[in-house]
This record gives sequence, C-alpha cells and structure tokens, in this order.
Amino acid sequence: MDNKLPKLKRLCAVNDVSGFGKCSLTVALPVVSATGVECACIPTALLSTHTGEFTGWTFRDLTDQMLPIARHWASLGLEFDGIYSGYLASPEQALALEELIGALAGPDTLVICDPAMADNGVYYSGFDDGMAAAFRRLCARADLITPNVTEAALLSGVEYRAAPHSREYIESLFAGLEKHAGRYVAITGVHPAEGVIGTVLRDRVLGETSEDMSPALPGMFYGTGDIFASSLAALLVRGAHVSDALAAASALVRESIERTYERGTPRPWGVDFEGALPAYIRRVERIFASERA
Ligand code: PXL
Repeated sequence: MDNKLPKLKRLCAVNDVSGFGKCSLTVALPVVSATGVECACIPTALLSTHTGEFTGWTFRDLTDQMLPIARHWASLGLEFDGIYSGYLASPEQALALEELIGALAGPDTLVICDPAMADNGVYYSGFDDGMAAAFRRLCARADLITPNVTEAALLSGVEYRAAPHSREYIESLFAGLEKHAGRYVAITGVHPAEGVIGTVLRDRVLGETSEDMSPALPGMFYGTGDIFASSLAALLVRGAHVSDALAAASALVRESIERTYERGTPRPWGVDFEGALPAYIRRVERIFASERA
C-alpha cells in the first residue's frame, strides 16, 4: 500500500530533565511534538528544578549515558533529521555531544545548538569560560545557533553590553560569531529600544536578516530560550522557511509570557506555554497547509 502521509521528521533533543520549572526537555518534548515532529530524547542530567533563582536543587549527571544511548540507536539504524542541544551540565558533556553527533548525524541532519550558559551578562550557576570554549567548538559544528546577547558576547569575545542594543552592536556580535557558527545565527533577547525585545536572525548563506520584535514585559522569564530554540529547531527540521519559523517560534514565546504575566505565575516556575499551544499548532498548520503530518 502506498503511504498516505509524508515521512514523519525526527528530532533528537539532547537536554536535561529539570523536573520542575518548565525548561529544557519538559518544554522541548511538548513543543517539538506540537510542531508535528517526532522528539527522541537523550537526557543529559536529572535535576529537581532548574538552577535559576531556586536553591538546594538536586543534580544527577547522566553524561555516561549519552553515547551508549546514541550507539544503541545507531545500531537500530535510526536516522535523525535534526539533533538539537540546549543546556549542558559541563564542558565534558559538550565533548560527549560532539561524539554523539558523529554517531547519529547523517549528511542531511540539521544540527542545532542553543549555547545555554548565561544571561544578563552573567554565567548560569556553576559555569565559567571553560563552558564558553566548549560551546564555541560545538557551535562551529552547528547549522543553527540560538545564543542570547550575553551568550553571543561570550562566544564571540565581543564585550557584553546591556540594553539598548544598537544595530552596530548586534552587527559586531554577528561578525564575532563568524567562525563559531554555521548557516543560521539567531540572537535572542535583543533590546533595540526601551520596552522592545526580540530576535535577529541571519542566514549567512543568503546574507538575509529577519527579525521579530515585541513589546517587552518586565522581568526575566525562565525556559523561554528553550521554548524558542526547540520550536525553531523543529520548524526548520520540518522544512519551514526560516522567516515563518522565526515568526511562529517568537509568537509562541510571546503568548506564553503574556499568559504567565496575566496569571501572576511566580517567574521561577517557568512560563505558561500550555495555553499558547493551540494557537501555535494552528500557526504551524498554516505554514504546512499543503501537507498532512
Ligand atoms: O533554561 C535553561 C536551563 C536549562 N536547564 C537548567 C538550567 C537552565 C537555566 O538556568 O538551570 C538546569
């Protein structure tokens, strides 16, 4: 019988499980699935919560599981359309991830690296320049990287500047990232002016730049980088045009933050993306209107 449906695209998400706080795998799984892409996962660590604003979190490193899982999958002949990584617990995990990519990626596998290590000019708990060096190597291997402004500064060696971010400053980050990135570079958390925040995305092959800006709500929201990167990764893996993918991923983040704000959810608990998923799925359906998933 002829298959009536196109092949389901498959993304491998390499990220931690923070049991509470809606970040990393606990958002990547629902967001990738809502994009109509299969999400296989390699958990890199198990934490009780993310490490931002909580204290006393538990942590179990799973680095020793990463390669055995990848090798088992390779022995099954599984193929991956994308490999997406986020927060990594240590520079050693970045090395394991390089090997993992070697074991699982084919010539057409899209590699997406979100160098999640810092925000607002400072490293996340437990990280230092060793992590930036490890991410620099990984990002050089990736087709898409999604650093925030702080991470772009740390990767590129350009000085970090707080808002407002001028066009010249963002250009200097893109220039500094040249050797540490593949085709697509999305710099998130760009504040061009008071009360405005968004992402500037450069397609380095076509030399095209797209951006998505929204009114900024005050405060720092956890997990939004993970929601954005997993959505953008899944949309590109499914074959969306990069500007459609940027608009849909940005709208999902914006609506998730709005709901969190309107509900008064404590910020460390993560953003309320659940209620934003139906509109996201409708947007995804419009992008891929000509095919059925
Ligand atoms: O959302 C990024 C992230 C992921 N995983 C863990 C974190 C953070 C940010 O603080 O602590 C464990």
